[in-house]
Amino acid sequence: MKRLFRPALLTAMCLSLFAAPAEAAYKKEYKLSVVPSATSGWGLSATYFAEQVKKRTDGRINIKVYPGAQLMAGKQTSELLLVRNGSIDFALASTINWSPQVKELNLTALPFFVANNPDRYKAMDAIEAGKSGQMLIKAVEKTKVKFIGWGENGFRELTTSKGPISKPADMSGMKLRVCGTPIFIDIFSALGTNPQAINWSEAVTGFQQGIVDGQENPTNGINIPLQVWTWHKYHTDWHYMIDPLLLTSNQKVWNDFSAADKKILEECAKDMEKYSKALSRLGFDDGSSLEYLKSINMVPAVTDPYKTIAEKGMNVTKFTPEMIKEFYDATQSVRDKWTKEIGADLVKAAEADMKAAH
Ligand code: X2X
Repeated sequence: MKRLFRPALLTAMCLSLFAAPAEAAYKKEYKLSVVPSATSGWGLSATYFAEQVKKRTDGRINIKVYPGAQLMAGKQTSELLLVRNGSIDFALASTINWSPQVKELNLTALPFFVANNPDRYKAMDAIEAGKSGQMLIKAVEKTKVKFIGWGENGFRELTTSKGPISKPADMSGMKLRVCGTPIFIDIFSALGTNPQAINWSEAVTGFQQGIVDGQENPTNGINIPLQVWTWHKYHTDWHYMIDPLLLTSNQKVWNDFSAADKKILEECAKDMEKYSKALSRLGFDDGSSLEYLKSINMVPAVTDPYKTIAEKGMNVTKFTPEMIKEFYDATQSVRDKWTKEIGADLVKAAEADMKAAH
């Protein structure tokens, strides 16, 4: 008995020695932060990622999405700090909310910088795939936060209770809600408006009470799920900037995953990127977003955003390249000032990436 028992016990001890540390390092739940609601394109993208991870790791990695900026009590520009210190495990974060700490992330917020290209989506993809994208990732990782992949909130369009808007003078004196990121104050001041920095968690109250005349957010990602027509009748499609999303994690949380699980997380991030971009671009591209969403059986209720917002009584102004150029010229001083903040090298690299893609 004794002789038989000993080797078995030894084997069990050895096995537990090898198996235990990896298992023990995993948390029961990983918190993933998202600023807007669960029904926003951004919230749906986060949920998609969490579900894919759970499925492909057989439940070993359990990520729970916390929407509504609840992990930072509404203060969206604190998110990076909380991911860095480990209060938040993962974030699907907007460059806008992290740019106060990472100056380089103001790149795609340079007014009309991406939109002033023949194909704005191609231009965005070219930045992410190019040298400038690598520079952005490096800047994020310099803060000791792990970058896992890209997502997309979308091009930010203007919604207002007054309008329509087709030239800068039409916006004169309007009180507009923006998030608390400095470049926004500069852009909207240059356009002659009166920008109000309000956290997203309090913005809807501001719309309800008529404290502001409008706001800017992506059509599919935010404006439609929010039913922005409840307060604003004018939708100005000027594509003035784009809001890429950064799927990130706390560095230690990342380091503690096994090599095989890191690979799975990266694969799930790639799939999330495709899903997130398709949600953001649906109805604004050549139809490939709809085809992709069909192929993964994830077509949302609204597939024709222009039809939906028109049915809800919104007046839509679609900017022509000439109109974009007029606004581009009106915001030159902002690009000049912020190119210095971002770094002229990075801005030049992005210009070259966008040009090469066309
Ligand atoms: O605050 C916003 O407008 C939002 C939800 O789009 C961001 O978090 C950048």
